[in-house]
Parts: sequence; structure tokens; C-alpha cells
Amino acid sequence: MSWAGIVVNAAGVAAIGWIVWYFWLHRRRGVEIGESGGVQEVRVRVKGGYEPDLIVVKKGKPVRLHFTRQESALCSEMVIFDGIGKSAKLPEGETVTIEFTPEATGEIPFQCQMGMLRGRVIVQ
Ligand SMILES: [Cu+2]
Repeated sequence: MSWAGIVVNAAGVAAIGWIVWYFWLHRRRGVEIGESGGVQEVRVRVKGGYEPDLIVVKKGKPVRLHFTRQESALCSEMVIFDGIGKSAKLPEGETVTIEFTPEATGEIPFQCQMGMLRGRVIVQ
């Protein structure tokens, strides 16, 4: 194999590794959120998805999720928390806060109005 061939193959393997990491491993990591004054706060960027899309909180303490939508795609205009009966409109470039206190452990999914973008709050 020529040097050029080896370089192309190595680049291909690196690209595949990056794709695997980015789309599967990287997005599956939960984010343990910081506490200030007993409130669990996390900033969520909305751009082609929720980042982070997996948020780990403790039950019985108030949670504040600050959503900032950094795109104009209609898809992400609403964020809906079915399990706790909350939803919010996300104007582009503004930060909108969803606040609740989880009283039970489990999962609270959230999504856009069409269910295309999804995220989860894990209550421990
Ligand atoms: Cu959508």
C-alpha cells in the first residue's frame, strides 16, 4: 500500500471514530447539574436538538432549565414536558426557563411539538 493509501485509510478510520463518538457516545452522557441556593440549574442550548439532552437531577429539589433556542427552524419552536404538564414557546435568541420540583424518581421526557427533538430529565 502506498503512503497516500495509508493516510486515506487512517483518515477514514478517524472519521468513523469521530462519527461514532459524536452521535452515540457523546450524546448519551448525562449532565449532572450544579446547585446554587438549593436550586438545580442547567442551561440547554436548542439547535438541531437539545444540548445536553440528558439531564440528571435529584428529587425533591427545585429544577430550573434555561432553554436558549439558537435557530429559527420551526421544529424547535416549542418545548413540551408532557409528564409534568409544562410547555413553553422558545423565541429565537431568548432564554426561557422551565421550573419544577420533581417529587418522584424516574424519567421526565421532553420534546418539540412534533416529537422530532427529544431529551430526558432523569430524577434520582
Ligand atoms: Cu419538531
